[in-house]
Amino acid sequence: VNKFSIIESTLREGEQFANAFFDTATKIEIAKALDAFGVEYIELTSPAASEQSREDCVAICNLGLKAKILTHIRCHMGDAQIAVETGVDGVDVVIGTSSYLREFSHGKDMNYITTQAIEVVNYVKSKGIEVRFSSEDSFRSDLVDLLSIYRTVDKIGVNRVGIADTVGCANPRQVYDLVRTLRGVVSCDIECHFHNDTGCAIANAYAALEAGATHIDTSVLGIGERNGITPLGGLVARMYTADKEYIKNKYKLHMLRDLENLVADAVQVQVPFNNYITGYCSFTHKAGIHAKAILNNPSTYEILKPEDFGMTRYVSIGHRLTGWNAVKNRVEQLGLTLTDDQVKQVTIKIKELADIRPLTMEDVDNLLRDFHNAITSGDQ
Ligand code: HCA
Ligand code: CU
Repeated sequence: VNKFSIIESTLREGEQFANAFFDTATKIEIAKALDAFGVEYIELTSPAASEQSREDCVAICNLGLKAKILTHIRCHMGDAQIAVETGVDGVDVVIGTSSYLREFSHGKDMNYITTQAIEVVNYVKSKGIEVRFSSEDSFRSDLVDLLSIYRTVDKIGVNRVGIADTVGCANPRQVYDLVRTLRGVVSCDIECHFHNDTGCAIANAYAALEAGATHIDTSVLGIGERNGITPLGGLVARMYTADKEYIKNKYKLHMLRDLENLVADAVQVQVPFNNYITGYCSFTHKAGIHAKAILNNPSTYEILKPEDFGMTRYVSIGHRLTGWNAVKNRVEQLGLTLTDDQVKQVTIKIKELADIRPLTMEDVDNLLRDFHNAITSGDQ
């Protein structure tokens, strides 16, 4: 996969999440944490949305972060004028192009949209900052309309064009085809934005990169409108698997967990149990067969190295699927000495108990210690 940049939209798309209310201090904390993690861009809510949004945008621009700061506006001269005054490094411009949005949202035709796009793009460019032009609901827009407007803005020197799966309807093959086609039409960068209504947001981002996209929008934990967009951690997991060294050099991966906890707290949700990388069971191995192989060589059943993310592996042994190799490993960790036959015996005891009730790690440890004591005191 080619080089790419992350446009981190927790402070824009993420603010559209049902639970999100970010006060200034929280926005600044999140922006700093994203910057420390190493995302290339941080996208902020439109300064035209409210006076506080505008002030917060200025405050974040003044932090002097390494990441470039973008704001996100409607394709509208009034919004553009407010945006360029905030001190941002670039402006992401968007307008709805699907028949749904043209009919039920803004009510403008393609000629009007094109004229407006040219005016706004030229204006932002004249201020010497980056500008991206995107259609909204791109996958339900007319392909000829889309390509023609992208070609137009490419010719006048837009930095990026954007594709947005606003409703989460696209699948990876459709994404690949559209980005590939667009790649042949424009010479500027291509940014993609995927909603996750049908669980394709990470796969779609990957397909877009394979087809030549250069920028992917994410949010921490995927928060956004409805059920959100491509999650930062999930994209990182996918890209690490494709090119580990590139991702390890680009991002401070061990900061992911704190970043997610910060955002989870801010919007009052729990990190999902099955979250990519940081979910509480992401590195827990359970079945006896898995546990044995993991103890011999973690790569047997692990595609992500927990230590690269500051996480730890856990081998679960207190259940009926356990195996004696895993139990033996725990026996050694506890500093007990048992023969393999004795470990096999105690494994049978664990399975008998686990058939009756769930066991905690403590239960298992006590059982192992009692078994060991019984043997060394000669009762067995
Ligand atoms: C929306 C807008 C947007 C914009 C995406 C983008 C979308 O909230 O509807 O500008 O890249 O999903 O279309 O988030
Ligand atoms: Cu969106």
